[in-house]
This record gives sequence, C-alpha cells and structure tokens, in this order.
Amino acid sequence: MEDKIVCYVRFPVILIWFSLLNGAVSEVYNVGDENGWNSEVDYSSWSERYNFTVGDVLEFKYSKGQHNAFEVTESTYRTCDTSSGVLAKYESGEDEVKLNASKKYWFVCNVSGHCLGGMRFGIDVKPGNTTMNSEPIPSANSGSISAFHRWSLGLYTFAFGILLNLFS
Ligand SMILES: [Cu+2]
Repeated sequence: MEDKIVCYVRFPVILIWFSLLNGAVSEVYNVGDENGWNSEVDYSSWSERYNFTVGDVLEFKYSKGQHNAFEVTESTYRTCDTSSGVLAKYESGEDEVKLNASKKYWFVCNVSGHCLGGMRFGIDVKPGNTTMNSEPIPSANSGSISAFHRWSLGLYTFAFGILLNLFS
C-alpha cells in the first residue's frame, strides 16, 4: 500500500524534473494584456511588468489597418520618426514577434500620432538558460554554454536525488 503511494508521488516528480531539464517553455505575451495594442494603454508600464527572455513571443492584437507594430531602433523609438530606423514591420492585426536575440527591442505604432500618444515601448530581452527554443549555438560560444549546461544538469540531478530521497 505504501509502495503504491510512493509510486504515485514519484511519477509527477519525475515529470517535473524533465520539464525543468528541458527548460521553461517559452512564454507568449499578449501586448497590453486583455486590452491589446491600442491607444488607451500605457505600454511603458505594461512592459515593466514582465521579464522577457530569448524564445518568448510578443503578440500584438488590434484591428487590422487601425494600428500596426514596427520594430525600430532606440532613436526612432524616442523621436517617433519612422523615416529611418525601422527594423521590421508587422501589420496583420495578429502579429507574433519571436524574441530571438538577447538585446533591447523597441516597438512603436506607425499610425500617425499613435507613437507620440503612447503606443511605444522598449524591452530588454535576457538570454534564456534553455536550449529547447533557441537558435543553433554559434561554435565560438559553444564551449562556455555547454559548460554551463553541464553545471545546471548536475544541479538538477542533485536536486532530483534529494526529492527522491524525500519521497522514498
Ligand atoms: Cu496605433
């Protein structure tokens, strides 16, 4: 009887361990949360609410044609002058922007007046410690990354050992 209980406990623990090992699943952030991408939201405070990591996805939801989402350089973000410094344009109304790089991203709406009115924000995307959703690792860096991975694998195995002992 007790053995059975241990078995029931151990299985979820193993599942949790594997999900840790595979890294946290990438997050999808709906820009503006339930308000979406429009003129009534303070996006600088929205963007400060979350920690973004490489592999996460931003989703811009709005009525197509009424807004758009341009990824721009920092100076274009500051001036709202999109005659230069536009890195990418999204205009579908349901735009998914995958954050592939660990860098600062800047977004504005390019409909007249909207950027100056507050439809703009910047986020600082941090490197993830996962491999699941990341791009192939450049060979120059692979040494240090695999060392880090070995270290975290060891840590997880150690924690897993403790958990198993707790439940057996
Ligand atoms: Cu707009």
